[in-house]
Amino acid sequence: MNFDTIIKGGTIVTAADTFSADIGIRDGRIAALAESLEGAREIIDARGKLALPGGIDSHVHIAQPSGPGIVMADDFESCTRSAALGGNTMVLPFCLQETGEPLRRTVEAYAALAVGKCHVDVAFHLIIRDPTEAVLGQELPALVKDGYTSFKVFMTYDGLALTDLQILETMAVARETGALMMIHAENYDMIRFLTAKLERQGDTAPFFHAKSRPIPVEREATHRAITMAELSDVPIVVVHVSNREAMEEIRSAQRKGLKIRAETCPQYLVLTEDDLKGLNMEGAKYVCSPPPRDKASQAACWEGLQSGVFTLFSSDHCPFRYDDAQGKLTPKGRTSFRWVPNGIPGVAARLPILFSEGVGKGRIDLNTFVAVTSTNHAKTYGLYPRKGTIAVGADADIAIWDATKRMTITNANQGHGADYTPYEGIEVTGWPVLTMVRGRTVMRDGALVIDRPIGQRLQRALPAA
Ligand code: DUC
Ligand code: ZN
Ligand code: ZN
Repeated sequence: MNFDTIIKGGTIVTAADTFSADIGIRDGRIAALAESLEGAREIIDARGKLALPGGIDSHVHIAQPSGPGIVMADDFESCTRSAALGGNTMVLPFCLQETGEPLRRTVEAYAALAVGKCHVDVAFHLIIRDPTEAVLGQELPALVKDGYTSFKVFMTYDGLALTDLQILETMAVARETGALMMIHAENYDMIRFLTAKLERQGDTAPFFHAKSRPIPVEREATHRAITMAELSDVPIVVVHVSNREAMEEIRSAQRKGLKIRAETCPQYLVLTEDDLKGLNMEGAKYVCSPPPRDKASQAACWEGLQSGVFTLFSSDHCPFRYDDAQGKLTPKGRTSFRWVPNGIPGVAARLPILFSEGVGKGRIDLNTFVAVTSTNHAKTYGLYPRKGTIAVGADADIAIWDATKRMTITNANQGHGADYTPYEGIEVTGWPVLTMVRGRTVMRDGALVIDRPIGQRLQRALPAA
């Protein structure tokens, strides 16, 4: 036998090319691409289907502490199951540092939660919450050397927001080590001011979450983050960009030659703030930050993807159960939107939504789809060319898609731990029918087909930027 598996007759799509070929897989890696291959224990018939690099979702949250009495809906098993159902072969979750906690202890805690639980491969980013001298001077540089080569900082949230000085000090470590910084760009004081005002007026329903952080809140912080990156001479990733004004800040920085990368997410393409208006507490299902905006903002996010301002399309999967006192219906959430857990599930919905709304409706081509959902994630975060492409030598991380399959997104086909999806009822054309991780088929026709989780935890090289 030449190969363990041959995927026969599919149309292969990479970020650069579209071509017909057989894929020969040996020892978990792609060993050959040729017009016709023979000799394998297993043949997968992909005639009439697309063979794409497995999706890499570089922005998911798993099992993160989210405040007193609140529990995230996914552990590593359920999030990575959902990821596999949605055509992903890798996710990048966060290790959230607790205040006062040595970073090494943070990563060990998350690694322990992940071990033996993952259906797709996993690599961690860090979230720096407490940038003490020891963290910045020793702990963070040591972890970067060990393959934790990206970290996120927040400009908002009680107990999470860094001051501008702390951000600059953290950027200096990124400059020194070559690690890549991801920034949550919203102006903390503007949100605090508006939240207090809305609460005084009695405007406490979930809808007012959107009103507490309008577009200028994001635009100003985006501008400030970019300016600090310029001063520090470091590349950054502005995560979860939701609107034109922030997008234009990024575009103008990129035109100046600054290495500003940016990400958008499905909620900014297909949801609007009107979704937060649901009766009773239904709007809580859509509470995330930045909030979904309006149709014009959706158009701007499409433009960002089409023009290359946004090179990353991630889910920002951050799931909480809805009908649960430890989730969206926490009793305190009825007193004010400020207590509603912030985040929505989306790791399984990300690819079908972009495929259908983007490729299917002619907004982006297939190669761009692959770039923004897989290849660019691998390149940005130090995983390329092992991950993110279909090439000889790369891991056999492959999703086979039926581009004509019509499906309705519904909670039952998401496979996550939440009891709802904010994308319920969205009709899509194009669906992943098989997910293969390092040569092992983990999902077929919407079900996991493996007796135990085979995902591995990977360390990463320094990002290309
Ligand atoms: N930021 C995220 O990236 N995810 C969930 C909540 C948030 O504010
Ligand atoms: Zn964020
Ligand atoms: Zn996030």
